[in-house]
Amino acid sequence: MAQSQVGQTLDFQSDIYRDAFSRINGIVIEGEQEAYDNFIWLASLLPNHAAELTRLGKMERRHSKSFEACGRNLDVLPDLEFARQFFADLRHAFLTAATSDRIATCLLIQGLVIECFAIAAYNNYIPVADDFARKITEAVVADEYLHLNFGEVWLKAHFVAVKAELEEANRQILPLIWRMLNQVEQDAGAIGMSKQSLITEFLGRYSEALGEIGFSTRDILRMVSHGLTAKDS
Ligand code: PL3
Ligand code: FE2
Ligand code: FE2
Repeated sequence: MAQSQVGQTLDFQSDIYRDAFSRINGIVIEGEQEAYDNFIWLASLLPNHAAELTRLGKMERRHSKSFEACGRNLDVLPDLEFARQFFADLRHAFLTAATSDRIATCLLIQGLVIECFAIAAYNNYIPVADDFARKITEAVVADEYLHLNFGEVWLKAHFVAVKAELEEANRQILPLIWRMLNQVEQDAGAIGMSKQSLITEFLGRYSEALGEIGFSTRDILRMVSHGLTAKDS
């Protein structure tokens, strides 16, 4: 038993917890696996950084294995079919960009948006996780900051050339993230996380990343709320 962010008592053995966890656990296992695929794609698009990107990709594969262990520890089977559906639009957007050499779009999707989403999710999960999953998630989130940093550094170095492409990619991708958050809201609530604090942390991290690569405060304010409606926040 543990106390959640939203005030309820969490029973890791209850049917409600385990049912929600099967989808959340599926999402993180599949999300980490797709992050691995994305880094391998990026390694082929950026041959000068191939060794580094492959190294980051392998970290994602380890994250996926670590989250599998979290499911096993609670004797929960991850719902991977649900998870593939959950990521389908984002995956499609990444693959379309990768096959048309839109490197900045790929980096925005994997290097900024997905990493900020993961950091927000994991930091919100840590205080409400079971002891086993907490230790694992703490180690995982430390790696995600490195992944976010790779995207920031490359995009900052190419900012003038990629600014317009990033604005376009942002317009395309953020609505998908709000839809995904809405879709996970109930299950996240059942394991003790609040959607509002997920959104707040995601927006903070993503705004900071956009500022780091060169966008002005004005640009950022316009970009980060794209597609976010009153019912979402
Ligand atoms: C990047 O390294 C991996 C991307 C994984 C994406 C995870 C997004 C998770 C959103 C679901 C919120 C619940 C989180 C619970 C954490 C175990
Ligand atoms: Fe990861
Ligand atoms: Fe990552």
